[in-house]
Amino acid sequence: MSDKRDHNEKDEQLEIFRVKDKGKYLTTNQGLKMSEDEFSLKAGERGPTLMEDFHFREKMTHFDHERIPERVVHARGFAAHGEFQLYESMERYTKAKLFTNTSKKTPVFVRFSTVNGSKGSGDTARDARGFATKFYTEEGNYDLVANNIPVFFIQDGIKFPDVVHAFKPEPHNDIPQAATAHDNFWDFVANNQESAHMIMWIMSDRAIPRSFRMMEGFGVHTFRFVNERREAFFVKFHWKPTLGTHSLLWEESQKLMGIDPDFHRNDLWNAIERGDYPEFELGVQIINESDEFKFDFDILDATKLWPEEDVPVKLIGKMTLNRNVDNFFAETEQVAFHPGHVVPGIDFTNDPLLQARLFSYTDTQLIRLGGPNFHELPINRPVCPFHNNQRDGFGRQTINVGKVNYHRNSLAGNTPAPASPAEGGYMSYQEKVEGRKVRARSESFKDHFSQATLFWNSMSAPEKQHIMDAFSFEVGKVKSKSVRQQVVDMFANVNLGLAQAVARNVGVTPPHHGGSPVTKSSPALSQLNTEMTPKTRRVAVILTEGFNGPEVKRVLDSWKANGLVPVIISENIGVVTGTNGIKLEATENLLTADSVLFDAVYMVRGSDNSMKFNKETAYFLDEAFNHQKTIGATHEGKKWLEINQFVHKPGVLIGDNMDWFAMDFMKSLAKHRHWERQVV
Ligand code: HDE
Repeated sequence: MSDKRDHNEKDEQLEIFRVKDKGKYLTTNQGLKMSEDEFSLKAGERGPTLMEDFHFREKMTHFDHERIPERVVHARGFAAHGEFQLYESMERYTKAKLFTNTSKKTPVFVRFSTVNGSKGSGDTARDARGFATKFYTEEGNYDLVANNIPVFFIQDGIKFPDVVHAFKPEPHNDIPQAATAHDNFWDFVANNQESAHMIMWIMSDRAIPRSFRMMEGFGVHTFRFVNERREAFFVKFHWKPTLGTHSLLWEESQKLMGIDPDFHRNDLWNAIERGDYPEFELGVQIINESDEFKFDFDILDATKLWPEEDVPVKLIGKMTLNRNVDNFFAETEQVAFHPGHVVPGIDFTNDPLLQARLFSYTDTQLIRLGGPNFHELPINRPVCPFHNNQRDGFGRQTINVGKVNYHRNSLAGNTPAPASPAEGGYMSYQEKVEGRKVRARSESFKDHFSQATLFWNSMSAPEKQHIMDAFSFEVGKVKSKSVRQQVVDMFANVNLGLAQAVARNVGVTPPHHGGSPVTKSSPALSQLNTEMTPKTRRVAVILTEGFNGPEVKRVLDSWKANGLVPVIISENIGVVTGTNGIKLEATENLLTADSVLFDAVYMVRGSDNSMKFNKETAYFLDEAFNHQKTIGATHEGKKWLEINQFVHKPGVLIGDNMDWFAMDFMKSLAKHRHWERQVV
């Protein structure tokens, strides 16, 4: 638990529910102190346990009921508290106080998640990431339940159970876990071609983020802003991480699932504990109502994005995550998000995917959290008062005083009373709607490939290569040759070269027809055009006894002052002594540390070099080099790079002047990877 607490109204509310058990007597749930907690009550020391042992029964019963169902999607998640501050009032577009009051810091709770895997699956699976934010506003809770990918697999929510069934483990044997590389998923894709655009994102580096702190968030749907004058605007929401958007390599992701399945959890938790608070700027794209039909796609179609070059993203505020949870279950697991939790000034559109979500989230909480009172759980309570005539149900905590529990009434002066819009009452936007009742898809939703090609066109060469590799891996795992063929035939509509290359890799006939007339690209979609900074990056510093104390310390001090996170690795965990008696604490050895846990390597070494150490460092370096990471060496470490023939390669630095070395290393690390080293 971080001691650098923010004291906002949500934190104060949670404090009422916090219980500190340390230093207290052990009691039953009835408050009875117990004199013994190790032995059940028996008829004789070797005799049977007695039915009357209420303490045993209570302890065991509670344990037996400890689990609740995991979320049907987004089961594996990790969350943190923080706050949101607005840069400038958006009153021209919305009356939401959260987006008009620049002096207010709104408390937030954010849960990041993978979508597919179970609660215990690995963090770095290829998948979309959930990015759900609860704003505890003075007008009630507002939930922005977003993903790190701006589009979705399907256009109509009625197909959600189908896509989820298809991507989850296959039902007959529950294999594979947290992976889409199987027949059912790709059969779904080929037979539901509206998924094409989302699949391009899932096959891209976006689906294997380096960190929750380094991924974008997107509200996906088109929402509505409504201002005081009841004028409405279409709006899309974006979160932009101030550290830029960066990814792992697929090989790293796979290894991390064994070496540190909690890689993203550890990364977020440790950053917050260190005081490196993750920051995300909130952006909005706004389209006037009168411009609804001016685009070559339907703005209600959730498989389409609004290219940022056409509709600029205006950054309107910043969210800072500054406090870890006290209790995973009470906060992260019990938090209940819902896109329908809105405040005055924010409304919905007729996006058929959004409409389905507005039903699903409450429905799923009812089974997951065991009844209709989940809004009373501490993490879900709004920080403003709430009053209505809802009563009773499992786990009800509120003691509603008084006998009137209906509306309209005279006995309580007709209260709780509805508020007018002027008094802050929510009034739905009065959109004019007409039409026949039909089960149909609008013609304007029928282009499934243009934006998939736009995405492909916007990728840099290494990003394109990664997409090709990802398709080849995923479709290569599909046993049905017919499905493999259907998939490559489908993606020929996105890019013929891509489909042909994948076809060759997965052993099916390369398509000869296809291709796309779309030549447009959107530079904002490439991660190579993102913020580049070495801040908060982990550097493996490999040194042994007798290292050059003063010089190495100078390098490390400079890095720490610039926000890097050097981690000392040596032959053994513990204190390592360099020249001039300078001591550094090695927190890792080469058994506990692995290159995939780091962003860069600094080879120092020292006078002491065992054969085992030499072999392990060679492997470490080789892997970091193949993963295109910055590698630097000074002192005895230099020779080591020469032996491994890494010198004169991009992103490999040999330092004589320590100050220059420290600076150059940071510049090199800021590039994230040295793609020139990629072997194609
Ligand atoms: Fe969700 N989604 N979703 N979803 N979703 C859930 O609600 C659903 C969609 C998203 O950290 C569930 O509480 C439907 C898009 C996040 O607790 C469930 C449809 C986006 C989270 C549900 C979608 C999301 C969920 C499961 C299509 C990005 C995790 C547990 C119509 C904008 C929230 C729960 C958390 C969770 C339904 C599509 C984001 C079943 C029916 C698009 C981040 O209600």
